[in-house]
Amino acid sequence: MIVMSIAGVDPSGGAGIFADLKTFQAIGVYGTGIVTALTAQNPYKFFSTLPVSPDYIEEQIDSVLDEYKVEYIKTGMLYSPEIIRLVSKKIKQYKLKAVVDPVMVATSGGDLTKEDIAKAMNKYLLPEAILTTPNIAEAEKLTNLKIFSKEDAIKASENIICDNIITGGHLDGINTIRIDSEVSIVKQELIDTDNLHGTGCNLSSAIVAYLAKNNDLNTSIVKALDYVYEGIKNGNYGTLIARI
Ligand code: PXL
Repeated sequence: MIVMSIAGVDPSGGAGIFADLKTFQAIGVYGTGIVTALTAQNPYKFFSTLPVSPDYIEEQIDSVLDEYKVEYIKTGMLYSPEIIRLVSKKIKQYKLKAVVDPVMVATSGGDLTKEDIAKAMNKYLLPEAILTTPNIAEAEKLTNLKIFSKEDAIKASENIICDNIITGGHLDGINTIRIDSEVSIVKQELIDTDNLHGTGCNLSSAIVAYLAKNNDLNTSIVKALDYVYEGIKNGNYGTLIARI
């Protein structure tokens, strides 16, 4: 089973495409990686971003898919509306099943997008996705709704234009899942830690890995939530892993 991440590089390894590849490996699928941008950052501080041109992103995708049969992909940091359009085109061209992590702002406050890209996500990418995995802030941007409660999250989930999970790290651990117009809630205990850098990246790549291993969408989401939860509990993310 070969999967693909189309995402940015976090050189400190907790988030971005390096994290995706580690998660693919941990769950037992072969990961390929298309780089959309380099960043200079660590879990505490974000320095700068150097995007890759859409043409060169296209060349990377074609070079891999020319040889490898890939069914499931995830997208992470896409940086600009131009890159979003290109990725949307490639998803259609290769009939890829895409889990979209609508990355907009880094936890560290870094520059992961050039401008407000929620509009481009809604217009070009989400209509082609099998699932999107926003956190509360990203779900608010995608829907123009404010989320303060479980009811607000359900309403936002129903307003996102594809199947989705709105992650509940900033809503008392309440994860809101909508698959085929059916909403369900998976509540997780919150763990008292600040080592959360990259948890969103790892969640979407774990979902893709479980899908590639023939789990259905709901099972893949639930297993991925558990995978990330165990990772947080064991201090696998961000700063703690860097101390090993
Ligand atoms: O978690 C969002 C994210 C995605 N991609 C890259 C990142 C981050 C967060 O820091 O650095 C490259």
